[in-house]
Amino acid sequence: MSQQISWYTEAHQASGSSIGFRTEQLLHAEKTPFQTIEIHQTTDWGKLMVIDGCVMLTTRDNFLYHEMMTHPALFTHARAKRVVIIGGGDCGTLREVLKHEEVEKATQVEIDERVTRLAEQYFPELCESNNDPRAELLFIDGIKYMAEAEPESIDLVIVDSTDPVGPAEGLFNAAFYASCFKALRHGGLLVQQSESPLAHIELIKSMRAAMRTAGFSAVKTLPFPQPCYPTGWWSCTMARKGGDLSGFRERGAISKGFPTRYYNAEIHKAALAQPEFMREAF
Ligand code: AG3
Repeated sequence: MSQQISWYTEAHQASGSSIGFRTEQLLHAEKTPFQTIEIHQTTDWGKLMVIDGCVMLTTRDNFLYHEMMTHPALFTHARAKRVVIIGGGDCGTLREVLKHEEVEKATQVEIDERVTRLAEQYFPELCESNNDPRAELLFIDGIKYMAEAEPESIDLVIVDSTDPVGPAEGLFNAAFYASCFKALRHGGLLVQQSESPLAHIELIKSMRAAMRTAGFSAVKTLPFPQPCYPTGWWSCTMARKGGDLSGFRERGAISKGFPTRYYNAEIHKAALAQPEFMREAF
């Protein structure tokens, strides 16, 4: 395929801005039954995966997102034994979850098997835990999976999805959150990627309201940097079934016993601090 310097740019209508990467080769492009997936070789950010024109991840900065989608929740829960990831086909979230030895089983429910197969080929470092005996990889509809899950059987549900359009649209409403609520044990947590606080505050507000409607007793939105996504600043929103979200297992986070590149106890505390405009919005 073509080998010439060009720029891959995601223009973001909602914020009137764009993010671009200098690329040297289109390594792969395909249309699956669900979406269009491209893999580019960039000059400075490693490999870049794009789905339906939206940047999903780069080799260089995906650790920020994957660590913040997992460790704050896992260090909030007393002992998450059973974890379900909805989406997350690149397997980066699964890898972080399995760093926790208290996790006995982690199921990744990705609708599009091609995302995972391409991640295995182009992002093998994210897939290094796929053969862990605690890992289960399913390629089915996550909405249906959660609707049919056994009640009170899961400790943590992580929704690692694309934007709320196309296949992921049904993952951002009260009906889906109600399925998650039912499937969670008491004290269980739901974490969902919740777009940019700078560009999508109305969406975040509606997600938070829908989580409360579904029965969750506490909701928190944690912002973190993510250079490859629109505005460069992203968030996850965490909801708890019973109990609150004011503290976390700080001692556990300090002596976590596995490597991270962004997450630590201080970062966790910082992410719980709410900027003024977010406080006002929520
Ligand atoms: N996370 C994708 C978040 C959405 C990005 N949006 C955008 N670029 N418009 C899923 C991939 C990481 N596991």
